[in-house]
Amino acid sequence: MINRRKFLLATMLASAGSMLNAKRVAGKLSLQKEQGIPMAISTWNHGLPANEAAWDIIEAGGKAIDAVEAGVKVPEADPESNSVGYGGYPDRDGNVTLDACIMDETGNCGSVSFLQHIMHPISVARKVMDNTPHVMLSGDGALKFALEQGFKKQNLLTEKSKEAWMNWLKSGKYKPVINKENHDTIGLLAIDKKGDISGACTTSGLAWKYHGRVGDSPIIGAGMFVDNEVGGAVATGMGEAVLKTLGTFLVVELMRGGLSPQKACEEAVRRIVAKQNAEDFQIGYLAIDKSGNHGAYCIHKGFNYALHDGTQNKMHNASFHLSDE
Ligand code: SD4
Repeated sequence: MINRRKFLLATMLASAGSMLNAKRVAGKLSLQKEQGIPMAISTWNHGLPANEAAWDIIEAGGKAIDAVEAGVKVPEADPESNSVGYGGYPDRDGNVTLDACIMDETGNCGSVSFLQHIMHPISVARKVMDNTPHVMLSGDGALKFALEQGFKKQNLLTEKSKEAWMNWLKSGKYKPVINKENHDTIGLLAIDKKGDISGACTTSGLAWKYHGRVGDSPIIGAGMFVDNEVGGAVATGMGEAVLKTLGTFLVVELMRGGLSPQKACEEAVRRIVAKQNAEDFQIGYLAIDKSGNHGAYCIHKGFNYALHDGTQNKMHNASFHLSDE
């Protein structure tokens, strides 16, 4: 009797086990299928060439972390891009100061803030991630590290940006202008063929800022955040508002809680608008989840983004919160 009971129990357990196993295998397969959606998404018009550079790496089977770095280096080196790297507008004292961060699928990250004279702050951030036990280096220390790593010291203030600064000096008034005052930080998120997510964000920050000001862009969880189990997010716009809400960490956590990338971006914008007077500044969020779904949302009309979905690389307009425009 006891033997029979034991036998029945063992059979039941075995079949439950194999059902569970089958479920697990099926789950894994569907996850693999869902995750095999390579893509690149990035902020503003300079996102198009940035996505192209990122895509070259993804298409060749490269890693998302290499793709995002290569992608954002394009606007960093472009003198026409007034808010990133070379040609970026300076602070109120005429210095171009740069913020950047990068994060990979394992949760490793690197960042530089208030860095001067280096064309590719994103690559210095990558070196901080790869070659030091730290996450962030700042100011003179970041510059010293960059030079030690073989980066060259360069003058990043172009004649055009210098002229714009001298024009600003005539009034010397600091007032952000929505979407116009070079809210053109590049933030780029990518999923590679393995389904791994990485992100990068780089900027010269707000034009005419106080010397020494650091924005959201180099702060992991403010300007950019990735969790390979869930998704990633990047921010653009008035960094102070993003810093006060740790915006991209919030977006990713909202997705972890079940919101779609779109709904998560909307909620993160709502948190800002609920507490701050957002009349005079812009914030834009981009987010992706593990399955390659994306979301984009901003406060004021005018934020656009580039999406490379594997077949085409195209600009899209984000939906916006203040609908009276
Ligand atoms: C900053 N968030 O330094 C950056 C600026 C920006 O598009 O995003 N410009 O506050």
